[in-house]
Amino acid sequence: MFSQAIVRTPAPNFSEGLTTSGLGKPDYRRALRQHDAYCAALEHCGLTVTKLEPDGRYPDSCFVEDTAILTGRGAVLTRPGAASREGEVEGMQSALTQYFPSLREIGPPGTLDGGDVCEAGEHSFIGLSQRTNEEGARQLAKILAALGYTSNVVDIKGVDDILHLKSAVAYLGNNRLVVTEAMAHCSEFAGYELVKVNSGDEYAANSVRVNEHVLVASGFKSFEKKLRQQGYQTIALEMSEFQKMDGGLSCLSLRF
Ligand code: CIR
Repeated sequence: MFSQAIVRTPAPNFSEGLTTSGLGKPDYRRALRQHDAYCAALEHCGLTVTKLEPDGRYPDSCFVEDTAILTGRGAVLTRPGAASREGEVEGMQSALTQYFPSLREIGPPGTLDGGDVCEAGEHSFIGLSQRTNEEGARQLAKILAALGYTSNVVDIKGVDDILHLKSAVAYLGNNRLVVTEAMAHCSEFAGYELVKVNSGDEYAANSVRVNEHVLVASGFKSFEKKLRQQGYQTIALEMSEFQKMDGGLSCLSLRF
């Protein structure tokens, strides 16, 4: 069960962040409204939400998930793979120290984005991507092993149109993974029950299990229906402005 979440309100220059989506410029006011609704949903799931101040030095800084890996036995500060995002970690460090007195960290030449780490109970999948390199993955695996967790690497560099592993994979609990078609055949996921998102609905894969609920992006009715049929209570959230910046539901918070 999660009891806390940390988010960072988007800064006014949010639209100057990194993106490959080609979906146009996000509307700042609408992004703030969507962010507020996201925070309210986390509260509805029982979480206390800490909202960090907007940080205009880093237009991508609302995507807090990329700056840290939080586990039940310790936290790890990442070293984001995009140079423009490296400085975001420092702000997260000060927010996390009260909850995690000893923070481990990924060091150079390793790079790792939190979006590439999919925790599935005692096991984590670590995506190798344009942002997370082998050294970053190796360092994280070592830290996780010292904390008593297993992990393995999933290479997504050849998978089209996904920024991070969690753009295409989510863990629902109970040995169940949400996956896109492109990821469904990964040998690493054998032994898990796979909930597939339809082709064309890939953005829906980045769903987030939060206690008794699953947060899903709005507009993917058949995926939401599938989850409900499996017994999940879903909360659909508008994400259009974050999608324009290659962001999804998971990346807007750190949950613990
Ligand atoms: C970036 O390219 O880094 C941001 N515009 C989006 C980061 C999204 N993060 C995530 O999916 N974990």
